[in-house]
Amino acid sequence: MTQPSKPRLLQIARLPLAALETDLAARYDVVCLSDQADPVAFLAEHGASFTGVVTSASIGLKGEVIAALPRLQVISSFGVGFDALDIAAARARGIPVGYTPDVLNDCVADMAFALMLDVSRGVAASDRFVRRGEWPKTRYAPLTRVSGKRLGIVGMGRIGLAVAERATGFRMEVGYYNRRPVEGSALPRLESLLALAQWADYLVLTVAGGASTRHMVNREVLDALGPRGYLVNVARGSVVDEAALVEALQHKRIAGAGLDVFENEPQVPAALMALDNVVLTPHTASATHETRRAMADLVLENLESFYATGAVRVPVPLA
Ligand code: 8YV
Repeated sequence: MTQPSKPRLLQIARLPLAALETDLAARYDVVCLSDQADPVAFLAEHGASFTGVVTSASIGLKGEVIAALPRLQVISSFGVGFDALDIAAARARGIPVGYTPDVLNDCVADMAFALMLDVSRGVAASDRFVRRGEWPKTRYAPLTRVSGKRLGIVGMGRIGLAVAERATGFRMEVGYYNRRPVEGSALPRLESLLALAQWADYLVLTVAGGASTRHMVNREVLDALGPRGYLVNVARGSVVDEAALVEALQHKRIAGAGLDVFENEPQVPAALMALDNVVLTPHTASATHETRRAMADLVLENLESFYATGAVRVPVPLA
């Protein structure tokens, strides 16, 4: 008896976890688009053979690729953000999109605190000081206390709530700004982003990326945060006007920034690298073995569920 053939999946580019690629290859007939010498010609010739797509929040999925896959039935994405995926194009064709929320909340919130603590207490900067051999020559100047300060969270979704939860141990006062008040939350919602920035010592961004939040943290917001305030971004680079941020940091109009995401990843402005009151991480907030494995499992479950039942397990919500 002939075996039913495995569904054919188009993987848009190399995935952040090699083990996921191995698992996918064991279950599906997978081809990686970015490995093709001429991806456009490849799609024109083979596009009709794929029923599934695998991608990630960072890689995304362009509408023109969706258009080149006439038999596409399902999309499974590694990550919680879907600002780089053409969701409208998928919806227009009724193609379900699976993604991986929740499993990364803890690690992203941990990273927000790591950046907040580091930029305030100078962990990375003083590590550089010790390694440069400066300790025997001079003292490291005192920095800023985190405990007991005001934490302003922009975007009170699942990750924002996990950040707020962690603030308890630091006896921080928490406020947030969100388009809609969060039901059942006793935390105060400030009336505007500007008001939150004015109030907060730390402005932590956990809001979704995309057109509606692009550059919402602009010069005015940074000035409201002020020379004693810190910005922490574990959301998307697009949320911050990076040129305005560089200028605010250079002129000490804000105290410092902890950044995991950038406008033009993986490019980081040289001006940011030159500053000691900035901590930079390469979009690794979810990058722990445990969380990346859980995300990979959800990518697999979404596909498995779709091919068994016609529905992904965790779909991107309808607007
Ligand atoms: C990952 C992310 O780094 O989930 C997201 O939206 O940005 C991160 O968790 C990303 O999915 C890797 O591509």
